[in-house]
This record gives sequence, C-alpha cells and structure tokens, in this order.
Amino acid sequence: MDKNTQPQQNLTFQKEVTQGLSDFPKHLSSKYFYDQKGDKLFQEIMAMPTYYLTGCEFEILSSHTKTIGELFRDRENGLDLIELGAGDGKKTKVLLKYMTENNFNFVYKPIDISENAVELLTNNLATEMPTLSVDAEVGEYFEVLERLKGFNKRKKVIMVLGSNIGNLKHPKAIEFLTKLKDAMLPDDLLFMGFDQKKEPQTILNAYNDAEGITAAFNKNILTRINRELGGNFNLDKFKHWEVYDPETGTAKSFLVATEPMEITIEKLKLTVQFDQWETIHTEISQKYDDKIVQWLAAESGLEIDSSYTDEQEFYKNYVFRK
Ligand code: AVJ
Repeated sequence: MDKNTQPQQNLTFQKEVTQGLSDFPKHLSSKYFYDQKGDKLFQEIMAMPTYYLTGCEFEILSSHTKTIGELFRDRENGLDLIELGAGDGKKTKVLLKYMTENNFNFVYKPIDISENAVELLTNNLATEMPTLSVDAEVGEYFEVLERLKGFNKRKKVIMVLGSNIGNLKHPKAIEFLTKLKDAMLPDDLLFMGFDQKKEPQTILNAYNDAEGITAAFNKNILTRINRELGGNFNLDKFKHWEVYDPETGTAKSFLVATEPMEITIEKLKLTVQFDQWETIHTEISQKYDDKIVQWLAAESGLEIDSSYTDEQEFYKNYVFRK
C-alpha cells in the first residue's frame, strides 16, 4: 500500500475546500465523503433496499459470472485485474471466486481513494481468499491512471463498478474514459457499471432515505472539515436535499443552510458566510441509457463489446474495448 500520497491529498483537500466554499454557488466534491465514518455510512447505504444499485449489480455479476469471467480469461503470461473504487469488494468477490476456482493466473489490484477501505479489503481478502494475489493501492482515479500504463506487460482488465463514473459530469467522464483507453492495449478490457434512467421516483428514493443515512453521508464532508481543518459547521443547521432531472438523467445532492451563518475554518484561515437557504452542491449521480453510453464510448475512442443487465433493467454493466 502506498501512503506517500497522503500529504499531497491533504493539501488538495485544503485547496479544494477553500475554492469550493469561496465560489458562488458553493460546492464541495463528493470524493471527500469517504473516510472511516463515510465508508461505514456508504456500506449502510448499499444495504438499504431503496439503494437498488448494489443489489442490481450483484444480481448481474451473479447471473452472468461465467460469461463475464471467461471474457476476462488470462493469456499465457497471466492477467492484471485492476479495480478502481473497489470499496468493500463485495460484488467483485463473485468474479474473484470464479477466477480462482477456475485457475486463472491473475493479480487483483484494488485501488480506492479511502485508505481505510483499502486496508479493510486487503485484510478481508487475506482471510477469505488466501490463495488470491492482492496488490492494493490508495489513490484517486485521475492520479492512478498514470500508473496504469506501467501494467502493459500482460493482459489487463480494468473494472469500475457501482456506477462510480456517475460522480463525473460528461466532459470529465469522457476525459476519464479516454485516459483509460490510452492505458489499454487491444486485448485489454474495460468493465464498467452504469446506473440506468428509470422511474424518477425510484431514483429520488435511492438518495433520500427516511432514516437519514444518505443525509449523514452527505454531511460527513462537513464533519471532515470540522475535524481535519478546524471548522465549526453545525450539522443540524444543514438539510440534505436531493433533486433528479429526468431530462438530463442527473441526480444532484445539496446541503442547504437553514439559517444565516458565519463559519470559520481555522486551518484555512477562512471565514465563510451563508445566507438562509444558501446551498453547497456536493454530488452528482448521473443516470444513463444505451444512447448516452454509446456516445461516451465514441467520444473516448472505445467500443462496446457487450452489456449485461438485471431483471428490472435498472442497471447495466458494459464491456468496452479500444
Ligand atoms: C458510489 C458514487 C456510485 O452516486 O450512487 C450513494 C454514492 N451517494 N448515495 C452514487 C452515493 C449517495 C454513489 N456512488
């Protein structure tokens, strides 16, 4: 595990918080949801019935294990299975089990922005799948992409599950996909999950649970600013708010100030004013259909090889080649 990136990550956090809270309208990046507490909240989210994404993708991987697994089949010198945003690896384990049971010669390289998640996953795999070769790393997508080019000695499969790409607006998604393509050779595959457009209420409900788990997850970014940067946000004075635009397929999360406030963040020497009902935009969770995915692929120089969906067609996993 590479921990040398930590000081740089703290600096980036400081810079992005300063920028985001000084801009109008205010914004903070959802990539900062994930620390020990955020990871735990996200695991709770994945277990909620209203957050259908995880169950749908699990269903897809479970019902097409052999077909997908055989697409991943290693060559004579083996295979690198690289997963960006691996999280707790619950869904990936379905494929990992198939691959180990069917004598694939491969190394599993999970990469995640959360140091905590990477540590837990590494320990968990060491006990649950002791024969599996695991080489985990901490890092964020765009930074890790540079390192991917070093893996060009044998076939590689790059996986991005969970509709994690949905946190990127289309131009950023194209930039990301293009970089993935640049890191790929003709025999390599990209395997990616895309949550699909559907009944708008179903989507809204996935990000708006009554227990307030999603709200706590969203507010965890304020908790981190308080703890790591000496901020004095009062979490009770912010309301989690979700909107879904069925035209664009974009779900957006906000934290809304319920009264006027002045917040200070010691480590940034920053004072931030909030008017009543002023917003901090924290996350987008983009929803897709085949046309959008085809367009993203074409813009990025990728081709769709095949795709797999669940019974309700709520979610789709696509296989791309360059
Ligand atoms: C992990 C980015 C795919 O956007 O659906 C869940 C994160 N945010 N509930 C998503 C999330 C609120 C999730 N992704």
